[in-house]
Amino acid sequence: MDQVDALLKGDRLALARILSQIENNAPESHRLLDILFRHAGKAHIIGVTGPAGSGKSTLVNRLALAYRRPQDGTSPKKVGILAIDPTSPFTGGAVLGDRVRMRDLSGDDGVFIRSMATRGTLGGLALTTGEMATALDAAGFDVIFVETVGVGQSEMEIARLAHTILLVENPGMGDDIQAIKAGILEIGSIIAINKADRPGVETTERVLRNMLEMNSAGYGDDADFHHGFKTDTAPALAESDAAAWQIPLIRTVATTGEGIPQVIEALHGHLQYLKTSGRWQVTQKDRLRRDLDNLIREVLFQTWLGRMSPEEYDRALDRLFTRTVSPFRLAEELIVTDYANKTQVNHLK
Ligand SMILES: Nc1nc2c(ncn2[C@@H]2O[C@H](COP(=O)(O)OP(=O)(O)OP(=O)(O)O)[C@@H](O)[C@H]2O)c(=O)[nH]1
Ligand SMILES: [Mg+2]
Repeated sequence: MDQVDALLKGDRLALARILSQIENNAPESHRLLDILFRHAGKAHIIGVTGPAGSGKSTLVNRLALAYRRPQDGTSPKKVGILAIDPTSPFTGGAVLGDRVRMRDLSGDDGVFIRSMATRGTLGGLALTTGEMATALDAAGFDVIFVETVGVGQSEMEIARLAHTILLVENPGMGDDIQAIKAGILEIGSIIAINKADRPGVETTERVLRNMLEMNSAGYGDDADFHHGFKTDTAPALAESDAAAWQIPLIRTVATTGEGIPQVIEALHGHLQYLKTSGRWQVTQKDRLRRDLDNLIREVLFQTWLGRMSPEEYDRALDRLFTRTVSPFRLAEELIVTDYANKTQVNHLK
């Protein structure tokens, strides 16, 4: 498999081709991933999410530059960037202008940037993104940024791919903050208040800090039970993260680079925390289990569906429309009917 060999040796063209095959769900992409998968699992995957226009791309560019030119004497990291459905795409400088000096990144072999359009199902997008991250990972990229807009279900799905989640907020969001908290504050590992050069940054910072303290106080009560009793409602990851990891709140001005060293430090700190606490293994295993569950579900469903004709499925659906049968009863009936042999398999009743 020459393509994969080339990718593993760092050939950018091979990587670009393979990423396209994955994105287009080409028939050979599964065979490619069979091999790539075995070479992946090393990269630090960082999800970057927040409202449209909050400065995620500008921030990611800055962070990528910082990873390329470490100030602490360590060797430069190879950085992959996957941007999902960006309204301001990474185009190598044209969009972001001279301020961010994207051309420093675009001529750099240690950086690979890929924008993807949202299409297909949300679950499909998350799967594709995960597979693309696997390809970058196998190609030796040490850090992979995954940029997604907003706080919806698709972002939550994609966020689950990441080891570390950087939430990007802006000053002056006032009442919206309640909404942010409800949806997403819990999933963040690090919060950047970007556009800190804008008015209202103090208020936003205070509100966010209060919320984080309230959250950790809430989880603190649980900690008194030595994790003997977990609340069913708290997401497992957020709960244990909150117990041992203090979410840093960092003011940034992505356009000038202010606060970038602090974000880099926080990213290093979180990686360190994941590795020393064992969370790295736990999240990795959770993610692989979810992938496997989803694949099995999909394969089982498709296999089952393949046994009956679309007309038969429609007829069954009609019985739902006419309320002749409940969905639960119908599902049970359909599952136990062996359509290939048109017989009712009677082991369920
Ligand atoms: N004043 C100020 N402007 C900023 C800052 N960071 C980014 N911007 C500007 O905000 C605009 C949006 O920045 P992007 O980096 O494209 O934001 P984004 O979150 O990636 O946007 P989408 O991907 O479209 O959701 C650009 O015009 C940036 O120059 C900042 O810290 N301060
Ligand atoms: Mg963007």
